Amino acid sequence: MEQQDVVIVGAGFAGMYMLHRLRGSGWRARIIEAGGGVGGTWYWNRYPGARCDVESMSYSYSFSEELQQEWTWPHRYATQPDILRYANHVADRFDLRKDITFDTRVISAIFDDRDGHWVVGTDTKGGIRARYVIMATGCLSVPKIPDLPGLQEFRGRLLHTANWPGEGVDFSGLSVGIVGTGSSAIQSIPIIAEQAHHLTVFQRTANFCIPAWNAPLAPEAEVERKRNYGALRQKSRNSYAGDYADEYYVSILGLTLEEREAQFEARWREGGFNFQYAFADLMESAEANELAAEFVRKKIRATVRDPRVAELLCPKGHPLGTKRLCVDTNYYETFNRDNVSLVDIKNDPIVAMTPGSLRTRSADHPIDVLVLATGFDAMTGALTRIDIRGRDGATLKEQWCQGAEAYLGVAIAGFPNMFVVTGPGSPSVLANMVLACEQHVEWITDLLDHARSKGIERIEANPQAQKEWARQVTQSAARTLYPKADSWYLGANVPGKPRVFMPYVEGFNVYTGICQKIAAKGYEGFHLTGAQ
Ligand code: N01
Repeated sequence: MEQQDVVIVGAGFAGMYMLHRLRGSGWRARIIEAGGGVGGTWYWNRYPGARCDVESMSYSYSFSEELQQEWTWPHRYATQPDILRYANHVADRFDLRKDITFDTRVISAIFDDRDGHWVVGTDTKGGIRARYVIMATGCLSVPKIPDLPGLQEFRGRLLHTANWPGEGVDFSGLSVGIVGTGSSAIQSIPIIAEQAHHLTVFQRTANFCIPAWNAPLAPEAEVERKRNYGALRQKSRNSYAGDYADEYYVSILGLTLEEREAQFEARWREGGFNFQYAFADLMESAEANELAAEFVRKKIRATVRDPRVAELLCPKGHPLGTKRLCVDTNYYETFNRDNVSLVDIKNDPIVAMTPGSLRTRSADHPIDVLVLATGFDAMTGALTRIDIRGRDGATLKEQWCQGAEAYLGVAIAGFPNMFVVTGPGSPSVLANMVLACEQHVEWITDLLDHARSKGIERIEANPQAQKEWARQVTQSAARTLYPKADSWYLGANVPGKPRVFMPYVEGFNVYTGICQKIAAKGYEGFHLTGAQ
């Protein structure tokens, strides 16, 4: 059986850097990757319009000064093909491919309690033994297929945004239906609408969108940022969201009406996520949040010509930001096109799929192609679908059946020598994911190096420390408005999934500080033991 020091599952941004970092520390490591190439989420999510919604000069690796200086991002927010090109460049530049097994899915990971090793099983080759397993499986990597009545009857083309054909899809002359209005739909709808004969959007919950104002990156801006890259990265690491955008923390309720409108307008003009992160009370006060929400609704009403459609697009029933904010380009404008219609499936639910249509209670909508933009089994799905068995043979799926708990979002009691990059209980999806991955990768590598230097062979989260961390994660979220929406942050989008708020909301900076303190105290909250 192949033997490694470390098996890494997944060759996305987390897995690639994990491999590079471990190699640098003298560990023998191999990545097992289900896809045919590197890039993780950016390998699979090739739907039209896919691009990042954190600025690319920020949403990119910071670990190599040479890399960040030599790479040029053409736009403020890079497209999926550009991000995938970047991931491939990184793989080549750091010679990662020779230690990556592609087109191979990890199906099991079984801990051998006798000698403290893992045996990792795959669908194409024999097992691999390793002392450590690192799950770099991504927070949003298991697409959710909704249980639409009669879906198997549909004879047209069925697509999911998160599993898009590499060769693309030509929608010319076709009637297209799209289910879902989250970030993936919001990015793809304007592009599909330009091509399709007709596009019908089936909306269950309207979402808040802030404009991206995407544009080519001005060469002077790039030069300036590159000159200050070190300082910008430092600023990002010390920030709530892991980004270098200014965080103003103005209190909405402390402003006069005129000041408030001016602030909202300024953030709207700036575009992107800072509309949410710029205000101190936006995620804490329902009253403050409603003022911001109404500002966005006014923008929607001013953009969409048909007042009935505009009203349907106005989000109601959940505070702004409690479902992940969407960052759009021409989303609302698209509903002014003659070839686009909006169907409110909350009040007019889908009752059947037929061979050539999607039928709601009140009408039959002929479609040739159905696009599911229905999201993911987030943060835990990629882990629970692997048969992971820890000490005493307990499965992770069983352990998490009442809700996912992981110490610092990194390690799980009962599963020694296994680590998760950006797992439940870490800031991950509320922060700049690339920097969040880097922070975990570096922290895990330091922990492994520490163990090796002390003759430690088993690292396991202490159950009490894990419970206490989970309590803090839940308590922090409960102080905010976040739990007020049926969001994927809570697992609410997957029928039967326990409702536990998974991301850590206190901020990337606060979290990083806690991790540093824990390491400085000799990895408090972990059992570290030598050879048994
Ligand atoms: O998925 P979502 P996504 N019947 O879960 C609807 C990241 N991302 O792929 O809200 C009818 O947000 C569902 O309706 P409802 C980002 O973190 C980033 O768009 O449950 N509708 C919702 O409208 C994002 O948050 C980028 O009522 C059903 C939609 O489908 C995350 O990925 C780009 C349904 C799902 O929205 C997920 O985004 C894209 C059903 N049975 C994604 N089931 C960037 O820009 C679900 N829906 C970086």
